[in-house]
Parts: sequence; C-alpha cells; structure tokens
Amino acid sequence: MTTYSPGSRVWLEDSQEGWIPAEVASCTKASADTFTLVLTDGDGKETTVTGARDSLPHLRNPELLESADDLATLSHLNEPSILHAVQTRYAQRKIYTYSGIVLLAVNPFEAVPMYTPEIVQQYIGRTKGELEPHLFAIAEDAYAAMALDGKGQTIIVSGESGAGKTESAKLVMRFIAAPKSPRINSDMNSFVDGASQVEQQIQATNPILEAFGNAKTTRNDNSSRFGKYIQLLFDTNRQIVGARVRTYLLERSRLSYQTQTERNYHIFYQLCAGLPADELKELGLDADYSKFHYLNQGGPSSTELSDRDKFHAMRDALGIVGIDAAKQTSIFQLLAALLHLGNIGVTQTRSDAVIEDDDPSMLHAMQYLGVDATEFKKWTIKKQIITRSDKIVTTLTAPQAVGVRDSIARFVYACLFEWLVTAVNESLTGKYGDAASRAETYVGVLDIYGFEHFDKNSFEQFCINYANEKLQHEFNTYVFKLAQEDYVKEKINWTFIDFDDNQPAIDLMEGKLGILALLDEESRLPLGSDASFLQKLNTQLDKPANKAVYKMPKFANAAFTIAHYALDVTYAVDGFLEKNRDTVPEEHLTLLTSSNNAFLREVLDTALHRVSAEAADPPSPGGVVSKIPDPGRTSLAGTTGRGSSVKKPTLGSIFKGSLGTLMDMLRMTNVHYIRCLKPNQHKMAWEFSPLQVLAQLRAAGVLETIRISTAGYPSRWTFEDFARRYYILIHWREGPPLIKREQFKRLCVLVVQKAAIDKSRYQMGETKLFLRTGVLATLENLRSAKLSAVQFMQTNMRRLIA
Ligand code: AOV
Ligand code: MG
Repeated sequence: MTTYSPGSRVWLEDSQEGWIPAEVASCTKASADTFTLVLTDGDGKETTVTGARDSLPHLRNPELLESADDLATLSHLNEPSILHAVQTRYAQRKIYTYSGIVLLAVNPFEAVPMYTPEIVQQYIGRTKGELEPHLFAIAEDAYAAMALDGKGQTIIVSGESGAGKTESAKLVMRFIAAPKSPRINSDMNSFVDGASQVEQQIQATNPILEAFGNAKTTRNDNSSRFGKYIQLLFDTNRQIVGARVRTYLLERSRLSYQTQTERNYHIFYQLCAGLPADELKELGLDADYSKFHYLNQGGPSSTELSDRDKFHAMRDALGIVGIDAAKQTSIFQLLAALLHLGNIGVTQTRSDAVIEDDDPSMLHAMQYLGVDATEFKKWTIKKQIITRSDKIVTTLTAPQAVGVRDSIARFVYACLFEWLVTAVNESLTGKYGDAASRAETYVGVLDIYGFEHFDKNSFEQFCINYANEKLQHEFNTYVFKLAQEDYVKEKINWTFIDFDDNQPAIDLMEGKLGILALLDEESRLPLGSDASFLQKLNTQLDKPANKAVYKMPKFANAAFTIAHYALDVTYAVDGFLEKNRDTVPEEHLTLLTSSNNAFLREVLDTALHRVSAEAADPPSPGGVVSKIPDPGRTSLAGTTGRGSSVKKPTLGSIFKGSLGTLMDMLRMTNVHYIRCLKPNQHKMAWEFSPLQVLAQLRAAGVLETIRISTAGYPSRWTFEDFARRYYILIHWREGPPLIKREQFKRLCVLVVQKAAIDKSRYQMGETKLFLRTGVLATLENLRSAKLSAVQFMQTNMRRLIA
C-alpha cells in the first residue's frame, strides 16, 4: 500500500515528458478514502491532486537506486521509475540495462567503445550480474547454458524498425563465434585477422545478406527486409564447427518500386559505385545509377562513398564463402539484367501495349538473362488463357505489360537471394555437411524485421507486423504463462499477474476465418479484387467479438485497421491480392528456366526445387545437420508448382507456415531476450524522447516482466539436476553416498540449508526447486570455492554421477 508524507518523492504526470519529479509538500485526508496532496516540482511550482490512493502519483525511488543495473532491483516498480532509470543510464552513456530476464538496449546511434577485444575477454566465463549489463553477458549466458547440458539456445532480438536489432545480433554472433580461450591481438571488428575460418565465414554472411536483403527506409538507413535465424553449431567439446542460416520472406516489391525517401536493395548502388569502369561498361551499367528506373524513383542519396567501400567488403565476403570471381561476375550480370529490364520502354497504341523490337534495354536484359528477345516481348505484351477447349491469346495494356515486366524482375531477384542463402549455407556447413554433421548443439540468433508503421502500409507491413505479433506472443507465453502455469503445476504459493495477451490479434490475422484465410480465398478467385477482399473482411471481421482488434478506419477508404500489441496500424488494401498471389506468367517461367545462361538456370533450380521439395518433405538443405532441429527452410523464391495441376501456394500461406515452424523451433530451445529500444525518431545520438521510449516499454510488456521476475522465481531446477550440481556444498564425511531418485528432494533441502539461503528466497515444488533472482549466483560462487578447495571431491563426484 502506497503511503505519502511530506517529503515523499513522487512522479507528477506531464503531457510532454511523461512524468516529472516532484515532492509531497502536504498530505491531507479529503474523505474516507481520498487524499489531497500538494506537490512541488523542481521549479517550485505547486500542484494539488486529489484522489483515491491507487490513483495518486507513483513514488520515486531513492536516488541511489535510480539508475540501477537491473530494473528488477528497484524498490518502487512503476512505469515512471522504470522509464527514468533507463533514461538516466542512457544519459550516462550506459545503453544496456537488465529488466529481469530481458536485456534492454537503447540505440546509441553512434560508435561506442563497448565491443573491444578486451571487453570481450572480460565477459567470457562470467555470469550475468557479475559485470555491467551487456549484450555479451546475454551471449555468454546462452553459451554457458548450452555448454552445461547441450540444450539448444535462442537469443531473440526484438524491437521496432531502426532500434538496433541487426547491429546487436551481429555483435552477439561475433562474441559467440569467438574462441573461448583468451585471444590477444585479435580485432573484434575485423573478420580477417586472428579469426578462424569458421568465424570468418560466419562474419562474411553479414555483408552479403545485408547487401542483398537490406535497404534504406524512412525508419532505418540499413533496414533488414527479410527475417534471419542463424544457428551457430557446436560439437561435443563445445567448439564451433559451422553455422546455418534460415531466412524469412524477403520483401519483393522494393525491387521495382520505392517511395521517394527510400532506396532499392543496397547491392545495386554498391555495384554502380564499386565496380571498375570497364566492368561496368561491359554490363551496360553506369556509375550514375539514376539512369535506371528501378533506382531513380527513390530520389538522391548521399551514401555513394560508403556504397563503394561496402561493395569491396561484400565482394571479399563472397570470396570467403567460396563464391569465386567467375560466379561473382555471373551474379553481377543477373543484377545488371534486372536493371535493364526495368528500363524497357512500354508504350501503348489505342489499347495495346507496345515494346519496340530494338529496345536497347530489352536487348541488354535478354543478353544477360540468356532469353530470346522476341519470345520475351511476345509474352510481356500478350497473355494466353488456356480453357478446356481452347487457347486464347489477348493483348495487354501498357500498365499490365509493365506489371508483367516487373514481376519477372522481382521473381529473378527473389530466386537469386535464395540461391545466395544456399551458397552461404554450403560454406557454413561444409560443402558436404561434414562440419555440420559433427554438430551436437547450437546457439541461434533471431533477427527479423522490426514492427513497422508508415504513412501508407501495405501487404509487406502486414506480414512484418504479423511476424512481430507472433514473436511478442512467444515472449508473453514464455515469460508470463509458462512461468505461472509451472507454479500451479508445482503447487507453490503464487499470486497471479494479469497481462495483455495478444492472442486475439493473432487469431484475427491467421485464424480459420482470419485475414490471411480470406485473402487466400479471394486470391484464388479469377475475378478476385482488393475491393471485394476488403468487403469480405468487413463482413466477416467487423463484429463485436473483434471490436478490440479489428477496426474500419473512419478516414481511409480502401483500408482496414488492426490493433497490434505495439500500435494501431491501418493497412491500405490495394495490391494485397497481387502481392499475395505473386505470379509470374507460365510462359515467362518456361523461357527463364530454359535460358541459355547456365547460372540463371542454376539459380532458378535451387530456388524452385527447394520450394517444391519442401512442400513434400521437411528440408535439410545446405548439408546434413541431422541432430539439429531445423527452423524450416522458409524464405521462398516462391512461385509455382510446375504444371497446372499443382496449386501454387500464396505468399501469405507460405509465410504463415514458415513462422509456425520457427515458433515450434523456438519453443524447443532456451530463449534469451534482447529488447532494442529506439530513443528518438531522428536517429540522433544520445537524444532521448521519453514518451516514445515509454510506448515501446509498454508495448514490450517490460513492466510485467519485471513484476514477474521479482515476485516470481526466475530459476527453476529439477531436484535431480539441482542435487547433482550442488550436492558438493554439503560436507560429506566419507564422500557422497550413492543416492536414490526419491532422495533428491531431501538432498536439495540440505543444500539450501547448508548454503544458508533464506526461506523466502526459494520454494520446493512437486518436482522442481524454484529460486528467486540472485540465489543461483550465490550457489555458483560457493560451488566454485568448494571445487577449487577440495580437489579430491572431483574423484568422488564421478562416483556419484556414474
Ligand atoms: P534494426 O535491425 O532494429 O532495424 P539496426 O540494427 O539496423 O536496426 O540499427 C539501425 C542503426 O542504428 C544502425 O545502422 C546504426 O547506425 C545504429 N546502431 C544500432 N545499434 C548500434 C550500436 N550498438 N552501436 C552504434 N550504433 C548502433 V529493421 O532491420 O529496420 O527492423 O527492418
Ligand atoms: Mg535489421
């Protein structure tokens, strides 16, 4: 129960700042259960508030605690105190803070000296709480947990677009891949010197995947446009032997269209800026990329210099993963072909689309694609409809022909991305899976595209936010539900905490009659349209039961609104159907797959084969990694079952499936959470906008997480595991006896008594022991002390374990 007296430190609500610090000047009882407080803030201004106890201002923490390492140690756990702690730390250049089991990371938006080899060494072998909060502590925690019992681990990095997920994920990967013995003189920032071959290959995945899968958006200059789950594979000795990458749904529309403030994928600019003049000329390219329709819609950019540097880093990285100069040239040729494709002129006479026979862009594009120009032209301006008895050829309009042209470019690019991921995996798992077959366990790092909300949101944002909604649900489930269910199952004393479950939003999106299902239904109708899709949504979903999650927007016409865990987002329906169908005309597919460019055939084969193979069979591409569960080969180049009998899966349904596999996979691992926070919307270093951060903290359920990990018991061990690890704390006069299963519980009691753990700091369940935060650290310290002191114990331990 909150109590106020003159001098109490409180938080006064403020529309600009969120809250401002104030002190109670006087406190009087206004009626039976209401009070009147007179508050003075820092400027001496007085404010009077009257209300019931629990509606009065929150209490502030003593100054000493205000910037605590772990929010869970605050004595007053309320929103303003948490926000203030994060803000104070950020002002002290401390970007990391624990919040119970979660690490909060506030983006510094400038290089910080926190990732040097010395710091890496400091965190190796240390437990979470020993040093300042850091990404490396989480990484070490995951590594140690994996090393302890061989269980797979996942580090989930989440947060909104531009919050720092990809940078954090890279640092974590680098830390985990670094050899666990001290390395002097190795440079954490370069993957060349001092690094093993495996490490180098793992680091090389980043410049490659970022060049082809990241782009500038209004939220982030280096925004990931695909999801990524990378598993770092370890053998029985806990030495790294390789890695495996899985990617999720690359955004395709970007290839042919960007808004004025955004860019196409980095690789195109890198190519134009970095390729020597003679090689550019050979590909019909130009250092001035603005000649290309696919690159000039996005408006000017000021990063040409870094594009050139990045090109060279990317090229080196390709070499490291075994993509040789000849293959690189083939890749660049395909990319050039796509740029030329986008420049093909399509005009219209009356109602028919026209492409000139000698259109230079078409000739260039077809030369590099290895496809016959006449055939290409024919099937770009015409369409064939096959009915039961007839083949009818009709002519397309110019916009329709442009649509066909662009769909081909998007398709080839998506296949190329797919091929690259395969190539990277072949290198990471050892060409014949030999490295990976030695793998016994892994630490996975998940870095997906963050929650997005633009002025106009489309199918892409829908998919991205759907993925984030699923992840948020996993988080909720993990932290809240499971913890609490376990308490019930184990019959320990516990009061329930309410939390905002986002299941209704997920059902709305992926349920039997949800948005994706309705979209698929509409996509399969020959005359389906975005408008009738929206009509379906409104008839089916605008119901009282969905009131909290589905809304028809008041001011936007062809749109619907979803109340996401983070924010309400309004999606414009136009383009949903076509993007979900994602088709390339059958005739073009035939042309491409029979191209005389062997590399293009290889690319398509890799992509198409994998998609169709996956439908039948759980995949194991990129080597044999049979012992390690596979999160599913889930990105897709995704067209077509070949032949008309196979029903082509829609993009939405493929994405739903792959997210499902990913979630199943996450549930099989121990998860560790890093929550990235974006301190301001202008990407400014050290600028902290309290209200924006507050919104992110709320959306992420940070407060509830802390409440549960302090009120609750974050560590839980089965009696047996616990007894086996800590029995040595008991003084055995003649060495430990052989223990029967039924006796483990008693042994645990002895251990906690011997270690003098206070009764309030643990509880005995039915099969498990529950420990409050900090207890495990105490036990570990005692254990190490004992281990080093009493050598002969080790011999006896073997006897017990045998
Ligand atoms: P995201 O992955 O969360 O967004 P990034 O990891 O790409 O965000 O970070 C965005 C930018 O913030 C980077 O390009 C850096 O400039 C800066 N940044 C992030 N973390 C750090 C750090 N630890 N130190 C210095 N600068 C940092 V998205 O992929 O858009 O959801 O789709
Ligand atoms: Mg990213």
